[in-house]
Amino acid sequence: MMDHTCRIEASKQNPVVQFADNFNVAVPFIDRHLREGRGDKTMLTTATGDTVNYAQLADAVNRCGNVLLQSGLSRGDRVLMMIKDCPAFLYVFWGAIKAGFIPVPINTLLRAHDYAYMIEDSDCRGVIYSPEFADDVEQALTLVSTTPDVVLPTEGEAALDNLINKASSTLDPAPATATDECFWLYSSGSTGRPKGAVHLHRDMVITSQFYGVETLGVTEQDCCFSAAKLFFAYGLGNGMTFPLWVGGSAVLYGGRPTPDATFEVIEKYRPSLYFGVPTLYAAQLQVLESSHHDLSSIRYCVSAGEALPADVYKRWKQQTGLKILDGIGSTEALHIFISNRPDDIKPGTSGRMVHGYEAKIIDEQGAPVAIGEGGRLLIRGDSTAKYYWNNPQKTASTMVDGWLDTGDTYFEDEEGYYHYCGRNDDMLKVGGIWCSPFEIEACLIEHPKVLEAAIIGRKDTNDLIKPAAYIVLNHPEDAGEALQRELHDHCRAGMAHYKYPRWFTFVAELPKTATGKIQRFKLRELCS
Ligand code: 3UK
Repeated sequence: MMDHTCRIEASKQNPVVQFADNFNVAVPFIDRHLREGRGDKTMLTTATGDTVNYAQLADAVNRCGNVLLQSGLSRGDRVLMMIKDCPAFLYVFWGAIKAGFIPVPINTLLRAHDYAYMIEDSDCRGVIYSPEFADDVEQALTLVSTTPDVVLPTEGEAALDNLINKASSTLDPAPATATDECFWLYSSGSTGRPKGAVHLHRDMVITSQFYGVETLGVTEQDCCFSAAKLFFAYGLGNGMTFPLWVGGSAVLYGGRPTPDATFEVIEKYRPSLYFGVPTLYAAQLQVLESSHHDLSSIRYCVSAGEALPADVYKRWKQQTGLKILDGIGSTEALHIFISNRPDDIKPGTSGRMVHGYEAKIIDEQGAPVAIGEGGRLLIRGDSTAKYYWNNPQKTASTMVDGWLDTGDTYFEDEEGYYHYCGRNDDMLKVGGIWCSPFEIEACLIEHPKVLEAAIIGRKDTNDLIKPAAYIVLNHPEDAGEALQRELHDHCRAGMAHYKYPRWFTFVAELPKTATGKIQRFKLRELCS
């Protein structure tokens, strides 16, 4: 095989991708399109109407790679990206990969102390950020012990865009193999410390081919719009790697994906595939009750991040005529590994296995459970992260003999559909995004009137999980609506905006183990 190419073996039973010995994944995703005659085709459209074609994309990727090379970074150095959904995200991500560096897209909803943790943990040498996040990034840089060598805003004075304009537009791909380290994504853990999942050059090929092409049916004619941002593994596939893999196009929206904003983007840019999370579909349904929106460009909608309630699926179908394909994926697996398909949907389930992945559901002893019985879901496939950076214990407990422990309880029914039953830990998914109960509790405890706090998930009227707080006060007589509002504001100010508790209950004490650990499962039992 020629350098940097790969071949998909047609066998449906046991699909495999063969990679050339020398394989830098930037070549098939970016450069290949010029050889295949797509130079003039629009790849990106932004919500302000700017477009980038494949030739411009390849040019900017090379220039950005050269900017990083010239700043003295060495092979394998990490470059943290706090970048909104915009063309610069692609330039930095692919420029870094092509030049031999490791891009690390970061959740831009996080705050300074989260960024500081990731800058230190990753030992990164570069930080590139959108001006919108300057305050938190700059504050983070004051909290870290060593400042990265390259700190650049994407726009503005002495910014990346100017350096890109001045850099050379030719760049040879750095030598790499399909199983070399390529990029990282941080995943939140129940202790609140995010873990860097290390992904390889082959991983995006596997997800694009097995989920994107073979499960979802993405084609060169498709225009993808992901309300979930590119910094999530989910958004990264939806809005970038899948369209790039097939030579299609994407619409990027850099703002907050509210129901109104996403409808506006859909009506204006007419995407053919739309990717959301259950909380957003539920909020969009509410808007559709009182206003009409033209969704006629869309072929299918996709949902992931948390379970899509069957009721939301049905109401969306009724209201819009469109199917939502629910699938479960993870940062560690990179994208969806169990999914419903356009012609094969069982509402309320995550669907069936995606080709290229295997699953096993095991009991407490590690033995496989019978069909219909719940257990711990483990999966295996060629897109799973190799290990967690700096965290051998977590790696050893999560990644065993090539199997990835998802942390989820599932059962498989007789027809091969997988049913989600909940998490094995206390972690919550809120609007598809991880929330650690510990972090919210820590924030509440900072409030002078709070003695102790416990957070559990509670279903809202759409059957979607949101944080609920149980609070022991220093002075029980302070309890009341005024204090609830005060605690609400305190949480909104101190953490990423989606993490605040939606309900506050004042209690005399919290259920605890003999060693003083909060028993969240007991609270969950009390509330169910
Ligand atoms: C939960 C779901 C039920 C589940 C993701 C698509 O969500 C993604 O990655 P994360 O690392 O979280 C993974 C965890 O989220 N989950 C995700 N999807 C579903 N639970 N039904 C679903 N459809 O607990 C899983 O372990 O944030 C989703 C593609 C790429 C992703 N990274």
